[in-house]
Amino acid sequence: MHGLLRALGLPVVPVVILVAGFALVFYSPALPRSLAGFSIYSPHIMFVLGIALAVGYGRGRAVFALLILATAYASRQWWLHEGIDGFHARAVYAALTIFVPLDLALLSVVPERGVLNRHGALRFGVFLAQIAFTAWVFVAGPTDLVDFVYQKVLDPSPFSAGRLPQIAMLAIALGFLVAVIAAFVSRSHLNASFAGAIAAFAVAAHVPNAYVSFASFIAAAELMVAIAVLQDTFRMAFRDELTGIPSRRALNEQLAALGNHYAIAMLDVDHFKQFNDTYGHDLGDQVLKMVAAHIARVGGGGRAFRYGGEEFTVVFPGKDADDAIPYLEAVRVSIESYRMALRGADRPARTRRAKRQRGGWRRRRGVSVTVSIGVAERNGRLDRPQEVIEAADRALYRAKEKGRNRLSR
Ligand code: GH3
Ligand code: MG
Ligand code: MG
Repeated sequence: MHGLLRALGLPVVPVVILVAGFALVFYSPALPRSLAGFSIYSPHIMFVLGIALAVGYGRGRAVFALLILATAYASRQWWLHEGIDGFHARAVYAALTIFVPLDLALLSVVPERGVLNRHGALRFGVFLAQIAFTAWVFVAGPTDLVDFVYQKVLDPSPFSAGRLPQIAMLAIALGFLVAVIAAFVSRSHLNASFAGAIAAFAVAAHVPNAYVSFASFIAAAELMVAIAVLQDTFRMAFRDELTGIPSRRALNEQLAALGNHYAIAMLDVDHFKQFNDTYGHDLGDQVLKMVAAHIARVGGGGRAFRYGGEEFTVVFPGKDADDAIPYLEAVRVSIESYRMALRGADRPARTRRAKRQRGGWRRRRGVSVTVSIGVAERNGRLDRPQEVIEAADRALYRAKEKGRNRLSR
């Protein structure tokens, strides 16, 4: 549920900015004179803002996206301000409308690797190669190549109207789709902003002659990227990298915000050191992700956090321990009965130790783990969240003593 909500949150900022862009450009009266400069300078302002954030937080992919959008804007200013009828303008327009969406889509699928290193140099090389190719077309004037790009393959009206080359329409549609998928797969706001930037660029490209509209939609695309840098950074600070659930930092804020009626549970994976020794650290990580996903689905208004290592915390605001126990039991049972498939390289050698463990967490077809749970609630004796956590930890210790895979309070 939380995962779904988080996924639905991805497109919010790009959509709001796009809608605001339409409202500003097409429906509002002209800006007051004192603000007239804003529409002209907005791409520059958003570019500087975005670059400052992207460089400040070391987001190389955002730096490149902003560079591409700024190049598109500059190219329009230099070569398209008088329309797209001459050979040179046609060549630049085709190059922009094909390269920009494909580049943004490409950025959405490559990993973050910074700028000032050989990966950044390679990426910058790809960018320069596109400029060099366009410059060559510009100078050498291969009319047939440009005509080829503009030829119309499909003729129903939406594809024959307008000035976008059909190859560019394809690049925009494909690029948008790739970036959207990348955003949902990686849960990355930056990728969602790339999809939004492709959409905004498509609107701008549709009106290359309309200066204010073009500038506004390029600025909108840059603003999406800038905000996404902040959103992803916030997410990194408050979410655990491995499991994707809220981190210790988020727990501390939650604890500070609690009233005086709540329960807290501590969960710890049983014999996890042995599990790592037998199956390796990588499969151990897979198991932690699985366990975290089960804990995050806890009902009863419980909020799950990774406390650290193989320990998790669930906070139940406004609940007694008695209220929380059935939900925690459900989590324990769901983890106990989950079988994780062993695939390919993950499959361990048939070591003596693995054999010895048969019937433990190693069952037929796949592996499984169990968790022990300690729960405590706030009361007269346990007044502060830290004390309740310590009591839950002592209860957890008792659950381990009694044989593990159980809940204690
Ligand atoms: P117990 O049933 O008493 O909890 O035994 P245990 O082995 O789980 O307890 P212990 O706290 O000694 O071991 C915790 C182990 O968890 C140590 C470490 O190898 C493993 N661990 C902690 N964090 C990670 C992680 O991020 N990934 C992996 N793969 N293992 C981790
Ligand atoms: Mg532990
Ligand atoms: Mg443990």
